Amino acid sequence: MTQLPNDQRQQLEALYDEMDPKALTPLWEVLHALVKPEPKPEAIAHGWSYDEARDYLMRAGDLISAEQAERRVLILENPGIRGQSAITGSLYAGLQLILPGEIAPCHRHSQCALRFVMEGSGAYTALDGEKAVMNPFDLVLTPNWQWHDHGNPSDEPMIWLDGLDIPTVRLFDATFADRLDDKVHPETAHPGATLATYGSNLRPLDGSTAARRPTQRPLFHYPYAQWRKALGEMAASATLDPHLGHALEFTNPADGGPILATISAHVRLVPAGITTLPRRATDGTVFVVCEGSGRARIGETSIELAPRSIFVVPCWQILELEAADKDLVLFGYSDKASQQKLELYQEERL
Ligand code: 1HN
Repeated sequence: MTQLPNDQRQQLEALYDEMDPKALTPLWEVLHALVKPEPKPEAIAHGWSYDEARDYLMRAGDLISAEQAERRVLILENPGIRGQSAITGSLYAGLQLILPGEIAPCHRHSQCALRFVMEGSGAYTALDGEKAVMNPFDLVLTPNWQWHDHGNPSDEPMIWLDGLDIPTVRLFDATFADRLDDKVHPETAHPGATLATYGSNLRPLDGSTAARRPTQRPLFHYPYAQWRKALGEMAASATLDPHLGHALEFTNPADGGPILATISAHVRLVPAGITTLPRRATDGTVFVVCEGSGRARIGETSIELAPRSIFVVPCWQILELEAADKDLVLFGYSDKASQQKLELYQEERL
């Protein structure tokens, strides 16, 4: 709004004061804060040391059980938006610990979730009664409204990164949740049955009585062994994308679309010694370092990367990734799935 003469401003302020109790307020005082020429997220670029977070999580493990907590998770809160259980404006991230012998009881909700395994082998998420037994850097999904419980029959702690669309669902208020009376869902299939089928580009023959998974979103386990092999093959044969490195997106085999209704995920490999060219996109992204070390430059912020570092790149911040003396392998998830549905997504290569 343009600068106004004092007497006009005074009369306007008096008018605002009168209308305020009636829940009315002038647009022209806030228009420029609402409609900005380009994204100005409140979330900031930030990195977490896995070892440091792990230490606090293990101490929490001494003090509260998974069952008492329902989910024993430390939330990774973006320092720019503390108190909102959010890592970006639209996404949530947390580190969840399941100790040997523990069970996190069965529930379902409107929010959808992914798990990306940070350490441990042999614990599982059961989705509608089918276990996905997990290994480091596996990706496991919990699409919305599907029953899920977690358990750890192994003899080592299991820690994974939870990625959820909590702030997105909160925006719409459209949230429901339900708990199963029993702690765990009755088993409905052998562990890995869905992966063996849909993960091999197969599905039960149309109309088959064996069809059990939702047809639109059947697959929920993307093992490290599979995606790492594919990424390695790509790195060995494809031309390097100078802005992304070698990058592969996880897809829903039913339609080729993103893995969840609101969340997209991908992996990328930046070859040793390479720095990617600057790029920005509207989907604020949470990254996990799987292999290698180096640096992420995000606008003015520089974050040192080591295996299992977690960092967040907010909406429209310029990212450059520098791989040190080994290939840098990253997992990332974002709200690109939501933004593409809402026709908001944009990216720019600089
Ligand atoms: C949830 O259901 C899980 O199932 C983890 O493991 C984190 C954060 C907020 C709301 C629901 C889980 C969650 C959550």
